[in-house]
Amino acid sequence: MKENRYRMKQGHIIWGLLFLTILLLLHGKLVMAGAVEENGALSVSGTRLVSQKTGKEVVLRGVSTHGINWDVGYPYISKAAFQTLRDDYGVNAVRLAMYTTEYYGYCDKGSAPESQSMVQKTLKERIHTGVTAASELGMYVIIDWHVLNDQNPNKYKKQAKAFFEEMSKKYADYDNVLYEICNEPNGGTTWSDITTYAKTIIPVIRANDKDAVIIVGTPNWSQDVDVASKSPLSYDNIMYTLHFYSATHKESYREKFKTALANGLPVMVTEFGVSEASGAGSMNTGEAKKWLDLLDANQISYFAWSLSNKAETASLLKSGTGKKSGWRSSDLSPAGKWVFGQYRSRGEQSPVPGQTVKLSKPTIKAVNGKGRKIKVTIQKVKGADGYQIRYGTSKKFAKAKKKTGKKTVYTLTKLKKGKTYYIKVRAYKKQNGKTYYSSYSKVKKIKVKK
Ligand code: IDC
Repeated sequence: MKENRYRMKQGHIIWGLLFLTILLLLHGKLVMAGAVEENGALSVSGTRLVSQKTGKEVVLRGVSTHGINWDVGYPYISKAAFQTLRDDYGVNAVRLAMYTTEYYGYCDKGSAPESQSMVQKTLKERIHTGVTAASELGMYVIIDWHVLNDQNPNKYKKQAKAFFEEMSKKYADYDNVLYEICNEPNGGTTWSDITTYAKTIIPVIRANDKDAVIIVGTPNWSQDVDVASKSPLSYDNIMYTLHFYSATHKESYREKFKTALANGLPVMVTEFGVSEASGAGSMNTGEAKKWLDLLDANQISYFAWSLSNKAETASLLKSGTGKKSGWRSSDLSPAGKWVFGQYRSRGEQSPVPGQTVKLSKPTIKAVNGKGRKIKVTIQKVKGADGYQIRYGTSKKFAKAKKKTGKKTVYTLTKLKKGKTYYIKVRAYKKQNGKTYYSSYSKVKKIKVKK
């Protein structure tokens, strides 16, 4: 009887777990690791982005796709590509840039052969691929309504309304989705035009998703954050877009940013390039460095334009590369090498949430027997906080002992004489309360003589 009850309970638990798994899968909330797991949904507090889970500040260091409308953009929407960005280049967020006009535009398909509704269907599928990949990797993701040639977001307000209604319904339960409602208003579009548009779109999103972060473009290709800072919107969890291309936008544009920040405007740089504003032309890394220093100092999030192999300066991938993920340094463009170099070194100084900690495996420089003791000397690993030694008389490290510390020299004591000891070492690093380990070094063996 008792046994039966126990079995039933076990059955319930198994069914319960299965049900829960299916539920999680259906909701696409299966976040495995990374920034989202640590921080959950984001909100805006003062000028900062903060975690709803921990209350702490969160900085997004991201990459924007090129237009997902083109074959220089959408082929990089994949889990493999995003994982390379996350694991190799310290990226914790991606932006899916969906052009509203031009070839395959969501509202104006240009000369694309398909019907407008087919174009829309395809674009939404690409967004879903991107959101799913980012969710599985624990990365944040921006859905960007990429206003550019249409200039004034009010031009396609009706379509934008329907689009954001659908998106916010679909992704209401996703903690990692942010909405960018108009990339770059331009052509004389005023802040007042933009707020008219925003006051229509924001409530539509809020009806489905009470607190998602919504990012609003600013006049003049999202440069005039100073103008927006004088009369910001009165909703919660709103950020304002600032874009810069460092070979064009220099100190006078940084001044606009400083004014906005001083006025308390929460700013997000959802696009920056090291090229000229056209995306082409020369590169200016000196100015880009000034920008990133300024943004880092204020914990502002930024996204590099663009994850593409298109032959233009701003592209992060080399124009010749056919690789869709797993890019090594030799697959990157000069801009990509610089940007990812910065992401990595800035990440080492102050890691962004969810950044994978990479540690090379250590080498055991020497093992020296001294009576019944063994002295182990480890080659220092860059970035490590300490080391863990495993040692024992079994080749397979069964019942092996552990020794952990911050030094690079250790003495193992209380060893058995006449036995051969096997020794291996790994490095570790602590970040955000977690311990990350490198893989183990090669095994060294030594016989204890006396
Ligand atoms: C550029 C692309 C380029 C494309 C062009 C027009 O890099 O390949 O031909 O758009 O569609 C922005 C825009 C962004 C631009 C980028 C570079 O948001 O769409 O992409 N840029 O010009 N603002 C400032 C620069």
